[in-house]
Amino acid sequence: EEHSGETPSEQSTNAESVDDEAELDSSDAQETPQPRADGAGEDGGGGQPGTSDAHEGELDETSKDEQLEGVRENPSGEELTTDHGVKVSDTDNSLKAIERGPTLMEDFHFREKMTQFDHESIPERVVHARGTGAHGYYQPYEDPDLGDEYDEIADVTKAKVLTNPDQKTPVFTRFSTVVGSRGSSDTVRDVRGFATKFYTEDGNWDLVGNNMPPFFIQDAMEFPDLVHAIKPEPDNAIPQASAAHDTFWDFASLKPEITHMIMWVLSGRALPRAYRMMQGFGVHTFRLINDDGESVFVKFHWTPKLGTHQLVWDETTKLWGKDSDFNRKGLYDVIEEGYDLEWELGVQLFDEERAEEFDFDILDPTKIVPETEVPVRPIGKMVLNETPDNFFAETEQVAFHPGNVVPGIDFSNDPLLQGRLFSYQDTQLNRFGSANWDEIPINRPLAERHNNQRAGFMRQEINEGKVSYKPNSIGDDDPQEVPEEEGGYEHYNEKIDGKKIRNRSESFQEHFDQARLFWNSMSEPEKQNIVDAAHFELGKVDRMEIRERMVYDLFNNVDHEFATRVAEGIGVEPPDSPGDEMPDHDREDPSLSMENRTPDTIETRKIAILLDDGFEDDHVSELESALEDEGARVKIISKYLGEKSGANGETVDADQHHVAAASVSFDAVVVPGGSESVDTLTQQGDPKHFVAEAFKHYKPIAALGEGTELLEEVELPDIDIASDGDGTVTSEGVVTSRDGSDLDAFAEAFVDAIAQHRHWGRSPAEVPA
Ligand code: HDE
Repeated sequence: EEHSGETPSEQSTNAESVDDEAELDSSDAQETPQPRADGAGEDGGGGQPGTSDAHEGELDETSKDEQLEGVRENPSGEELTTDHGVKVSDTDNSLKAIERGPTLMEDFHFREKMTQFDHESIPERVVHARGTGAHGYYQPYEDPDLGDEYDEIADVTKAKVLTNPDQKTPVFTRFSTVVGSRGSSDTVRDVRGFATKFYTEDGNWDLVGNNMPPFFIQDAMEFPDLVHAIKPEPDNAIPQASAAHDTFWDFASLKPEITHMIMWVLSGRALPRAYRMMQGFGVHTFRLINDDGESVFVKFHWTPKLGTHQLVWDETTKLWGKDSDFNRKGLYDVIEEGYDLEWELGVQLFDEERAEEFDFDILDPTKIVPETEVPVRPIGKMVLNETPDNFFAETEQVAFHPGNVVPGIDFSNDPLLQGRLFSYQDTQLNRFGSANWDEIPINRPLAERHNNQRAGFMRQEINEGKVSYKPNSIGDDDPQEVPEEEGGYEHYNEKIDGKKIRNRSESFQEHFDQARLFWNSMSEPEKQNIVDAAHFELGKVDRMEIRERMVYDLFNNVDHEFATRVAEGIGVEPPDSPGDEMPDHDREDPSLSMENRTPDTIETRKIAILLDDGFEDDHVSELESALEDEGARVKIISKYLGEKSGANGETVDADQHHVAAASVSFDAVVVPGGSESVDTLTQQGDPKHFVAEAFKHYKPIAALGEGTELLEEVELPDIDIASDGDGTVTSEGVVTSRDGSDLDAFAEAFVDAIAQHRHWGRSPAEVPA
């Protein structure tokens, strides 16, 4: 289990290597774990602890961890020193001229401590500022099924990271919101970033994607405008982390190409339940290249093993206050609790001829390749299983760049991708103030690096020798270029023939077909979510002409009924007939609906048990074990923290009390029996509110024995609650058993209800929570 198993004192640390003064000699200086020049030294080890390089074939899941081990610092059992290694006798009092006099300039410890503090902040990312990350690995499947057209993955790409099933390549993945600043809330309506750095033996590959497959715009030139429009308005910096204001919808209403993406952003996809329950997409069409230099187009898909799930809007707004790190903490907690989080990497493969047949342009990033056209073929899995040791060093300083590709993976001419190939390198210069950001430990490749790029702020590598140019005779002309056959990167030899031009291709001009496909593919509750979201977002827009343009020019060209439903909520006169550009099709793609992405698992779901003294002992112990056996996480919630006694003498500790716990932080709730416990609960507002709110958010609810009385008090509309002799009754995700005699059947029904995640058949409109 990598470094997590070690206690801090067991880790080899910076301090330890220079600890023993008696042994310090000039050669020890080498052993201080500087971020090092990978591959320096003929022995490949470079003589530095814990920083061994990867060599061909040797890379495994722990390689990055071992490399990072060389720069980890651990204070456990150590003495306080200055940055320059001088031991410090007092870090609380500055040096003063006399006891109550002014501070002296010569106090080097004060100056150093304060200077470092003054310079702690670096610019936040201009987009995707707020995020969280985790380490793990990627491993290709043995013989993935690529359908009839392609036999083996090696036929389509020579990228070893994608083809060698014996190789686990270390990865670091960062998830993010896009619009909000670093301190904003997690559960805002927004796209999520899903960026993965693969430390492959052939160099770093960054797959910098999102949790939605299309994008807002078609050309990188428009990106600054898009971001300016959606970010807080420039005069007053309001609102934070939200598209719901005039400038964004002004821009959107004038850019019909945005329509498809707007449908996704208004849907539950923009409110992910958890980063671990989110799909990821490379968005652009990329190329895969095989050993013969042949190319096939590819779209990358990440599919979470835990299903793709959403929150509901009311829940997200409550989470802003009650649990504003909900998504970041969720990822951290489950990994710390020992869960391995898994995503399958899938590819859609199609050649030039196939690409020509589509009625959209595969270079247009506002389009997807529907899975009804080209199925997604799983080719491997990613497992995230380690949290970072230090947020700043790893998650903040990780720097992605779509231009980081390895042999076997190449770009397409998607004009959005082409522009990104410039932007990411450039933005890192702004964040780090130096071209040496690639030397920061989290960004360093495991593959060896040798070139004549030199110097700059904060250079870490000590490049040996006289030569920093090519050609040279003094150094045997090293480092040597590598022919393509031996692994040198060669760009795809695409034939280009035509005129330089600044325009938008004719093939990029259709904007509504796939927006309609998305709408058609939603279930009715998902459609209602989209309409409600439009009511909120456009309801926050002051200018009527913007709301009208959204309805008449965009939504009415997607679907007339949709436009009408939106118009009704925002004071816009509903359009009397469909828009002129509304596509005439009823096509659906089932893979677009999250309701079809609900695997039968409750792993990592968080379940609340509400109880107080006098609870029915069996109910609690049986439920706990039944839920935990299925991989769920169970928390006991009561009015106060501390020990609670069951009716038959067993005791449990409350994990959370009502002042801190909120139903919005849980996936499901259950009320066990025990007359004394339930009497106490029914006299309090919090447990009733908990249940009512869970109901309002379509969450599974269960009650056993007297616990059913609490549900009756809450008055859940149109729900059947079990009476004596009924056994277990399930009604729209509400599972009850009055006699509580068949605990197994009850637990099974509850587990099934949790697996479904949300129960959209309810009508919770009148529930006051
Ligand atoms: Fe980004 N994007 N982006 N983007 N993007 C950045 O790079 C940019 C786009 C994405 O966790 C920035 O290091 C342009 C699409 C993610 O560190 C910046 C365009 C997709 C992350 C930048 C796009 C993304 C970024 C800001 C249009 C999905 C966070 C900080 C041409 C495929 C990575 C940084 C992380 C970050 C530019 C569009 C995903 C400014 C110019 C499309 C996940 O370089």
